[in-house]
Amino acid sequence: MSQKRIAAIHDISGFGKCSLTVALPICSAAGIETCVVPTAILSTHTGGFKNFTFHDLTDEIMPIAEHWKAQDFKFDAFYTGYLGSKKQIKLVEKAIDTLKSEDSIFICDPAMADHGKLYVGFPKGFPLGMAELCKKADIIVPNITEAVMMLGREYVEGPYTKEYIEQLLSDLYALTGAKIVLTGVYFNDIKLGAACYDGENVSYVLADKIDVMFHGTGDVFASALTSALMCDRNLVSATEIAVNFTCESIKTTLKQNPERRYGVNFETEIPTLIKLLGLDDGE
Ligand code: PXL
Repeated sequence: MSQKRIAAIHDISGFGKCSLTVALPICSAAGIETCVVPTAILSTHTGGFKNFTFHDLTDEIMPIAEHWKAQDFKFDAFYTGYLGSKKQIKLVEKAIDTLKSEDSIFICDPAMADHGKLYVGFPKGFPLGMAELCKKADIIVPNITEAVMMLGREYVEGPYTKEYIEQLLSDLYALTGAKIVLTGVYFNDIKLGAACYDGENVSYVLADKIDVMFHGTGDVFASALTSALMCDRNLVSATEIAVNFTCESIKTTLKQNPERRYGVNFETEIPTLIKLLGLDDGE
């Protein structure tokens, strides 16, 4: 089997593990050639640090895509995350249109909000722009805040009911036509995880609920999911791998006097990911 190749399209935040500093090591460790389109360079992510730098690279997106197209580079998947502006969303859509072939898939993590709030710097109408990008995707990976914002609804705190989650999944599917892996799903204070919907069946994958919120866990999750999909796992199996890997990374971080803004210690858990993917015994 030849090596899979993906294009990861996110910002690069120099400190505070998220976006490309998470996607690149995780997908590479899973044996996937991970090409990158950096959409901006920041000194830190925007979640809790003051005075961070932000160098926008929007104008690089199409020249990179056109150069790649001219070289006839082929990709098995496109994986997008945090995007800095509505203009950037439109250009990323255009870049993917330029590069996508019939058998490549597009995984969109509409990383823009959490716990009922948009990330710093995004205008109110941003989720509608992100919803447009999600309409182009094959698989979307929103958390509950992002899901409700794209539907123009109010955020409500959990615990949730199955009826609530399944209505959200079906409304989001009607809006985007994409398969959904919804994160941050919980029905009680013991278990938390994700719900998958492929347009027909809903599956839940839950692990131990840990009451500390670390930055960048959504990116760890979506990167592990993308890796597992590229290792030919189906949506539910890929979600199981992503839930377990994220949960183990959080548990490891918790043992180490963690600073929430710095992100999680997923590096120590890379061997766990390799095992979960069945790559440890030469398969
Ligand atoms: O995916 C989270 C993320 C990525 N990139 C930047 C961010 C955030 C969350 O705040 O600020 C720049």
